[in-house]
Amino acid sequence: MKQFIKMAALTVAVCTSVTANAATRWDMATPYVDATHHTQNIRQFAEEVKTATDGEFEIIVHAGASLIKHKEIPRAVRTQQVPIGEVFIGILGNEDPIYKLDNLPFLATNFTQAKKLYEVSKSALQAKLDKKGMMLLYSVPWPPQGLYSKEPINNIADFKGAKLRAYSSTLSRLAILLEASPTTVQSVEIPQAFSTGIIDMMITSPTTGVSSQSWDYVNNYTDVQAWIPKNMVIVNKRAFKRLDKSFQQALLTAAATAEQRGWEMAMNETTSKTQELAAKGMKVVEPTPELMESLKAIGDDMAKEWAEEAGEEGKALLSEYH
Ligand code: PCA
Repeated sequence: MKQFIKMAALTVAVCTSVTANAATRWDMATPYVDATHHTQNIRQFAEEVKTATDGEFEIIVHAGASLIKHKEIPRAVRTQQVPIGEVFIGILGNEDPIYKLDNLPFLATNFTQAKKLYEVSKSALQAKLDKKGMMLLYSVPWPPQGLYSKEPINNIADFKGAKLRAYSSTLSRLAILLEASPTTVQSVEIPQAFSTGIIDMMITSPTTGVSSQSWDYVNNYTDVQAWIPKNMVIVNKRAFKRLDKSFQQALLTAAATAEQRGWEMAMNETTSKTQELAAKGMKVVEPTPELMESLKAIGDDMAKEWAEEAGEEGKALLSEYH
């Protein structure tokens, strides 16, 4: 019922924006809570759009999956249930292999590499979205992904039988190769999943480790820096085309600024949130060489699997990256 009322209110807002002369109000659905740089960045982006249009174009940010569940955001934007939204790229992995590239372990493990991978894959990403009637506005990374566990992880045998949280099909695949069992859990549900025993391990950023208060459930953070996944902010193409030209420009300008700011925020979070994990009592450790070697070997296998699945386009993309 609550959801229905929200959606009814939303429909009114969208209709108003079409009939009114200038003033436009867009609802934006995002998956992550305010305590993440992505959401903070989006709020600033919305503020800049508003300022640039003298308050005429307003984007109302509904964070933390409060308006639409994460998994449903891509479809909501495609069908114009909302004109704009944010999603984790990897969550679309089952739709097209291009979205899986973003979560491949040990392909891009520092921000320079992540930027390169983004540049190399951007036009393919844009083309896929375009086919579905959407546009890529900008994309921002998370800090590198590390390992949260109750017991120390010294080699891959320690993953055997673990109940590993998964947030994408690629991460589920990794869990299976590690002989762990993957369970899909959205970031807002991490605390509950740990406390009810659905998961006992996860691979995510220090950002999410802090926002989910991981120290309440696990003691060890192994800084494996396995990959640097990204979120993307997407817009419905028709909704964009209907915008006043000056609003379109304001949106694109604010998006370019947000992208740059977001990458810087992610880099800063890598240090500050890792420190916060330690300050909260987590044992922050470097991985053993043995663990890294085995994980990287699995990463290589997964890249090969991916290239097979993604075909010629995928192979060309990977070789351009390398
Ligand atoms: N946090 C998000 C996605 C990647 C990350 O670092 C999550 O854990 O769901």
